[in-house]
Amino acid sequence: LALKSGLRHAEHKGELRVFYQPQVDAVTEDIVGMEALVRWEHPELGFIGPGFFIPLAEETGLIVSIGEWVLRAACRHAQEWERRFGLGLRLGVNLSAVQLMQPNLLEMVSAALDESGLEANLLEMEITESISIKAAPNLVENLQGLHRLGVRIAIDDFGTGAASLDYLRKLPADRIKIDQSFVKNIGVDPDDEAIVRATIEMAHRLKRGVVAEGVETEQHMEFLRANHCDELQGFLFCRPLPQPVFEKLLLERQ
Ligand code: G
Ligand code: G
Ligand code: MN
Ligand code: NA
Repeated sequence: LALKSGLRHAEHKGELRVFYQPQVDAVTEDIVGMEALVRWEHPELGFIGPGFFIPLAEETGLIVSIGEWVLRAACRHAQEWERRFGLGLRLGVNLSAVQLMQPNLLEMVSAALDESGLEANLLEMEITESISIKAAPNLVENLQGLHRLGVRIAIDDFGTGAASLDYLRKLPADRIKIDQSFVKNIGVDPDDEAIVRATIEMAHRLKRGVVAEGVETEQHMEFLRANHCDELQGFLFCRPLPQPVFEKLLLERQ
């Protein structure tokens, strides 16, 4: 209960932070983008992860304003890095199901782009597969609207929801992100290896890009590279970093 009211004030008290995790080209290992991941820096408890407070935020409806705050902050940071380094890095931002059903989602995203000056095609919204298409009336319209703005769409946690293939068929997705539960089993479970391989091939046949998440070992990387996965994200390359630390990383890579 205390956490709920704490979360309600976290945004206004400046306790939310955006961390960034690099996404690298599978062949060159160059940084080509980053995923924005929110953290709550609680005055007494320290950093609280989104796995814990995002469900709370969804339940209370706070996710709408928290999600908007994350998007605006991340667009500002990405545009600042673009201005300074000119690397054309793509910014991935997670969208919750609750946000996707908001009638004013497009206005909100447009405003974040206008206010930051970030090019629309550098922004990629990640939508999780656990959202049911049927249960979300504005979903397809909202995603098509985002596409018209020039924003890219990625299907997150691919393979874990009930609707993978239906999603690919009905939603205007540019990329899919293979869920880390499959990547973790590379070198362990031949069935999961087969699923990863088939997912990459299917994505490419559908002219979609593929990112693998949760890449932790050289063996994961070699397998994904050999099977033509486009981009990789995971602890092998980098953990999610606070904004100033990520910025330093970009400076060093120049
Ligand atoms: O960073 P971490 O691995 O702890 O993230 C846990 C979960 O929280 C992931 O599923 C991630 O997609 C989700 N998450 C992180 N940041 C955001 C955000 O800004 N908005 C939403 N809706 N989910 C987020
Ligand atoms: O659901 P989503 O893909 O948005 O979640 C991303 C989450 O995965 C983040 O919370 C991030 O901290 C976590 N993550 C990123 N890389 C790795 C990794 O290599 N291994 C594990 N176990 N988690 C990771
Ligand atoms: Mn994600
Ligand atoms: Na994921």
